[in-house]
Amino acid sequence: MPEHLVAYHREGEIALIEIDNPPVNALSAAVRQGLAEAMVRLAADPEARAAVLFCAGRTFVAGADVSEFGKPPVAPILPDVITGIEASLKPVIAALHGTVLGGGLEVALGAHYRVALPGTRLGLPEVTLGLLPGAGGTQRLPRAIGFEAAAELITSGRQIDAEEAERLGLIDVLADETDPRAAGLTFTRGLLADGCGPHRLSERASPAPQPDRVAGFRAEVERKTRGQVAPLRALDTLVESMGMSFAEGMAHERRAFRDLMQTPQRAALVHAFFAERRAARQEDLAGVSACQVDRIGIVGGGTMGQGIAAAALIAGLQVTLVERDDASADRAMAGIGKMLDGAVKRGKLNADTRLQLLAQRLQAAADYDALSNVDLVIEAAFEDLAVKQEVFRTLDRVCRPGTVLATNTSYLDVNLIADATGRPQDVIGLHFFSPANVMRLLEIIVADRTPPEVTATAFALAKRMGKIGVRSGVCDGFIGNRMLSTYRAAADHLVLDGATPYQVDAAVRAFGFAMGPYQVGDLAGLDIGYATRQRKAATRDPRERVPVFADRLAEAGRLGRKTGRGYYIYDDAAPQGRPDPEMEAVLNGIRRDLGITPRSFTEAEIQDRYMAAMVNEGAKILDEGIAARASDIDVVLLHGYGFPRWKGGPMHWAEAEGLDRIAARIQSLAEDDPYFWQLSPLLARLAAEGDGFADASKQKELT
Ligand code: 3H9
Repeated sequence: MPEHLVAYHREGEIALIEIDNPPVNALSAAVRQGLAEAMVRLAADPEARAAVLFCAGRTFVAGADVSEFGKPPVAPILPDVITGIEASLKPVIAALHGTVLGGGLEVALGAHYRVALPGTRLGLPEVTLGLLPGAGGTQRLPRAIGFEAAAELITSGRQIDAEEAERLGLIDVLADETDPRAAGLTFTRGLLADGCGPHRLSERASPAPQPDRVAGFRAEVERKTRGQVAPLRALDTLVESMGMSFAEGMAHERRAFRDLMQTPQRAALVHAFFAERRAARQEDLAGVSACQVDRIGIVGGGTMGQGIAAAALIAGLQVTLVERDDASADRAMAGIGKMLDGAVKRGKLNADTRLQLLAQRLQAAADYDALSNVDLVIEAAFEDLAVKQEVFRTLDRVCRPGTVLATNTSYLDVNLIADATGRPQDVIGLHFFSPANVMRLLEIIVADRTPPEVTATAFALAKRMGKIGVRSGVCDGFIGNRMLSTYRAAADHLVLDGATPYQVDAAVRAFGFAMGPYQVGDLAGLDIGYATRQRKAATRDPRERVPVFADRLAEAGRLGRKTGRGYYIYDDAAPQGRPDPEMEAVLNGIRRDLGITPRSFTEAEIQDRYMAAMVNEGAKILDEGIAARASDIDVVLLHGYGFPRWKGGPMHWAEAEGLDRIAARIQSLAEDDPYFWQLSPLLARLAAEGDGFADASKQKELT
């Protein structure tokens, strides 16, 4: 037995089977082997009357080992190991703590009893990885908690707390202990005293789903998980197998699991899972200490400043917010209060803590001197270089030496902002996404003179605030907004050449984004893009194509949702927006003025250009070292721009599509517009050599 991963001991007549496979006790091949051998040993141990199965470290088993996915399966496979546990003639008690997920919960369901410590979270998150539970979860969970509750948990991947698990009958006891081993022993002693034997879920009859409810539930799952294959396949597998014997149901589950394992969606979702975790790994920061941050300052109490404040308060930080006058400070306080209300409603905070945070941890002032004692300041003022430089000059004056000075700029040059201070080595960019109390992405912009300690501090803050920090170098728009400007421009060119904004939006939604670029534009306000275009007009390259139609809308006061009209019309009949019947005529007028003969585009052509522009810009960003890894770019687009997770992000998607095909497409588009469609040299090289972005990222990490 791999002793170091699965240990077998005995305490009196109770065997103790302990899994110790840090960090999350994933069920690697060696752990499966160890568990199988432990069960053989239990059967042969004349002294043992029962066994407690528990885990060392911070959690019970958090699932199958995701890094094994896509490789040939190694025996013993998990369903067989769990069958072995369930078949034991001596009762097996799973003692749960931490996060009991996926294969971990399936192991627990194979045990005969389940005891959980307070704070335990349980779930079958396989659909979030493009799979369904593949080790009996679709069969044992409905037998434990009923069809509907099981179907909801399996198709959503939702995690539940120990209290809900107890209510559902998923666990037998919610123990009042802090150690799983002790909780398991206490429960098992009682069990033996009462003379209880094994209770096998596989021996229960399968619950019958109600056909009329299934149809409605299926429609709901389809709507909520649009574009994804796993949730519906999971539901269908559940429904189909409920009329079967347990063994037939297991075989049915296995077939569906194997099918899903082969899908591009599974590969994309597993890529996203590891990409998110890789983003936090910064090899050059190994051993670098982050500065202690307990008190943060925020300059600017608009929506962004409020969102950052709310997120920081929830993370346990002391927040001082500075606004230009008392009335604005009061407004910001009220806004933060509302955001915390939302957190209470979403169950992220309890009402008492909310009151406590507002009363004791938040302070709003109209005077920068309030920031004299904070550890880190985030400037969230108006997006204008002169305004931000002025703020930083003031911060330089009032903040104590060593305070990290962060700007929340979304486009501007962080080096120029740092230059406004006498301490550029304290300056970094922290680009939050709106609403900052909800969105998980945080671009960490490392400027020319930002030292490793300050970068490490930013990553530590991201982690503490529950954000995914992604490192970016300095350029116009950093990773995300730079890519956005490019694919937005590709969309504008499509509209100039003959597509309607509605066709573009529909094609982008059909690709999997929640919204198209013109819906997003209406939401953000068309005045923002207009102002940027005006600012850049004087220095614009004459070959750049300008979205004249967007300027016309803004000049006519059609600024999007806030004015009831933008690309779409928003009224009582269509609060989410409806196409403007006059748009086509307006566009044709503009095309005539520009001498463009409109042509039609298919949905596939629109998606092709949109994605080619995105990938090409991503390749340039990688090549220039603005992003260190292609997977970091994927994380930014997934978490900040609504890229469909089941496609893994633009760089992963591009590799799956074939870089050579995308490069060839860009070259052919360049024949008509060589200025816009300049092929990234990196993309050209990788396409020619048959390499992927991951290879380019690895090389960068090595150099
Ligand atoms: C499954 O079980 C299929 C079965 O139905 C059928 C099989 C036949 N495998 O997230 P963290 C690593 S599907 C391998 O930063 P946290 C992770 O990469 C699986 N590695 O910590 C990271 O490594 P590194 C169903 C894993 O405290 C380190 O552990 N299960 C796995 O914020 C720490 O992770 C899931 O989907 C894994 N399963 O969160 C659960 N899990 O340090 C997936 C983690 O090198 N896991 N790692 O970057 C999670 O949701 C979170 O990791 C967890 C901890 C909540 C457990």
